[in-house]
Amino acid sequence: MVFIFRTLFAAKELKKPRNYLRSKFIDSVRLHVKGGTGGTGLPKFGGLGGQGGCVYCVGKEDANLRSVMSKHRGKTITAGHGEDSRKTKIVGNPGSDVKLEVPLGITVYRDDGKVLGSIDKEGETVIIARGGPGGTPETNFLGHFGQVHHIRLDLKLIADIGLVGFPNAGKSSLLKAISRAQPKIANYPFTTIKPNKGIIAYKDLRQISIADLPGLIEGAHINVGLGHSFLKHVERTKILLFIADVQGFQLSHKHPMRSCLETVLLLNRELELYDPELLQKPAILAVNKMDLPGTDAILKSIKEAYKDINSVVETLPEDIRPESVIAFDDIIGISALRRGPGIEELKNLFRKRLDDLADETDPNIVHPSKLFRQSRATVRERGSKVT
Ligand SMILES: Nc1nc2c(ncn2[C@@H]2O[C@H](COP(=O)(O)OP(=O)(O)OP(=O)(O)O)[C@@H](O)[C@H]2O)c(=O)[nH]1
Ligand SMILES: [Mg+2]
Repeated sequence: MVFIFRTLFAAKELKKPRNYLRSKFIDSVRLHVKGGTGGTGLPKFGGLGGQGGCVYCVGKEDANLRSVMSKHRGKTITAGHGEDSRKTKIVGNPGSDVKLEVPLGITVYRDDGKVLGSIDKEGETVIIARGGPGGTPETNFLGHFGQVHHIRLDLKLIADIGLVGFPNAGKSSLLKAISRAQPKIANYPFTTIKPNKGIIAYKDLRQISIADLPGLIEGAHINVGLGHSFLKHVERTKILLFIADVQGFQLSHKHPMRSCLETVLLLNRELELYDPELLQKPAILAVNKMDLPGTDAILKSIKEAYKDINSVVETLPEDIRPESVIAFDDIIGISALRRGPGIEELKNLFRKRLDDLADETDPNIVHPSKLFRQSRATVRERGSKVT
């Protein structure tokens, strides 16, 4: 008897989907939506039918796409129909609206690819299916059908800082060191499989958001590793933070060993292949695991290399060479694990760079970093500015 129970229990355990399939993060959902039909008018008394209800999305900070999906999967979301005009109520009541609460950072696409709108702020709304108008003398007192659409809600995280790096570089460790987030950290590649967001809180109550992404590896553009589709989540971040393991990276003994500098250039290449526009964002390079012995020389050599990075890039084999090289605003050494002095420095850098960026977007201020970025193409030719 005990044996049978154990076997059944084991079978049940085996059936559990693996962790990544049970992950809570969903960044795209398809829905079928239908506006309410307008009510019928009453010709005898010139009565007007009620307008059909609309289906619309409203932004909510703590909403998530998983709950939208689990609530509406496989169903048509239909708004209420407009009331018919009656002898006792000449103008029919409008149909009830359906409100979908969605997270911030959503873009709503129609099936034909048309963008219906986007939601970036709490309370912002986008109508996704309008209700049909009620019957009037012009329409022969017949109500109209509401709009029917297949729509897609696409989420791109909105964060100030986006973390990019090879697996195991210490992205999640850094997120943990500077925010209250509790990401999973482990000594094997692809520990993080979905983006995480954390908030860095400063003493003066300022808050900066930071998004940790799964690791990228060379060949991500041809879907090696986890691919690079999740890079869409850095499209809307203001600053890119590259994290590189000072010891370099090797996926397995079958793969080539890449030095720290090579991993940075390979990341540069993957970002470029995903969207060259990403290279225009302000970027900081953090070389991690500086607590390990003999790493100062490596950091120094990387800073040296970035003084004339183009000549370094020319020596690389063509399959790992980026077309254009990111000019990092800063290159610093950190230890995410030990929370050493580099971490405080990095936190201050985030503030400084975000303030610079805010000034840059202000047309009344001529900021030195604005001039720097404007002349970025030339800076690249000459090599990077290293602090
Ligand atoms: N010595 C040392 N080890 C570190 C440091 N930061 C992270 N590690 C270790 O590196 C390993 C990987 O850390 P993670 O934070 O999971 O790395 P990740 O970049 O998030 O990795 P993926 O999620 O797989 O992309 C863990 O064993 C960490 O303990 C550091 O500053 N020094
Ligand atoms: Mg991670």
